[in-house]
Amino acid sequence: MLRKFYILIAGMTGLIFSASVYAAEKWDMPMAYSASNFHSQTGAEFAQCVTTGTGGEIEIVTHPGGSLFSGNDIKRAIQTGQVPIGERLLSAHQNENAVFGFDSIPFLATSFEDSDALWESAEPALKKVLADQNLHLLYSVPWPPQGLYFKKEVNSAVDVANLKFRSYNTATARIAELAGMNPVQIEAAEISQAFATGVAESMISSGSTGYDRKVWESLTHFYEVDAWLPRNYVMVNSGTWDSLDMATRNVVNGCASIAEYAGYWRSIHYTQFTLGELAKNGMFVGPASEQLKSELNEFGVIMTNEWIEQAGEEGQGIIDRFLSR
Ligand code: PCA
Repeated sequence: MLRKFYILIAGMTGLIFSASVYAAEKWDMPMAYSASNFHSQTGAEFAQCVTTGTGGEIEIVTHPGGSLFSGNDIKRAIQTGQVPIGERLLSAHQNENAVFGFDSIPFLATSFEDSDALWESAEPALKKVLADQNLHLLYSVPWPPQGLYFKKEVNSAVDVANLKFRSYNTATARIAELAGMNPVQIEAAEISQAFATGVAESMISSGSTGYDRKVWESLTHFYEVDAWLPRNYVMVNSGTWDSLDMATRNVVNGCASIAEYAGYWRSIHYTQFTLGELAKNGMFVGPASEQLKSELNEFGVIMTNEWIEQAGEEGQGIIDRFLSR
């Protein structure tokens, strides 16, 4: 009985396999962060889920660490159909459309729960912007809360004047300017080298990125200011999406929901784990001084107003929906 079952399964696998030989499509999926990063792991599971779920009809192959396209080129590569799918930190494209920066407004949403609520408020507007750019959103996962990294003790903005500050989007560059630092935009994949060679000497990011890039080799202090939780987004080229039949779309959507859920919980778990690892490797990990916190809050008010001005009614709507939830 059992043997028959095995033969049946083997036969079915053969069928699926032979069907896939003709129909199989390989989707290269560029990702910007290291293979060990939790977003990349979630992406790899998503890829496997789609490959298995479509019986190999679509085989997704992830390329983490900016190995296929660097972070800054991933969105354009998907838009123009150079690759069908990829993952990107959309706030890095806030200069194209202010809506992309809704997740990097200082001190608007500082916990995972609030980040989730803010995402619900912003999702329809973001999807519209993406659709206009030939992109279809599949899922989105937040990074852990953002804190400040330095190579010395810092108690106020006076202590940071003129530091070279590694930025990853408009908001991070603006915070640097407001604090009198000099921003330099560098992808996460490049930061270990940037810190080692002195191109940068401070940044705002999560414990997760500090851990992935072993920043304790160059930096000494992490202040948990919980400024915001930026998000990564997995997107498909709209033409590619439209060409899929309903059954295939259902599989991809199912895998995307699982990835969004798994990624969210991983991010929560990673927050304490990675901060613990920074401390274990000799870094100071703790809250910022009251003075620094109040200065950051002032920058936050300025930046919130600037964002609303840039994002107009659409932006105001996102904030109003979030605040009245
Ligand atoms: N890590 C990414 C974006 C946000 C984060 O926590 C980075 O530093 O590039």
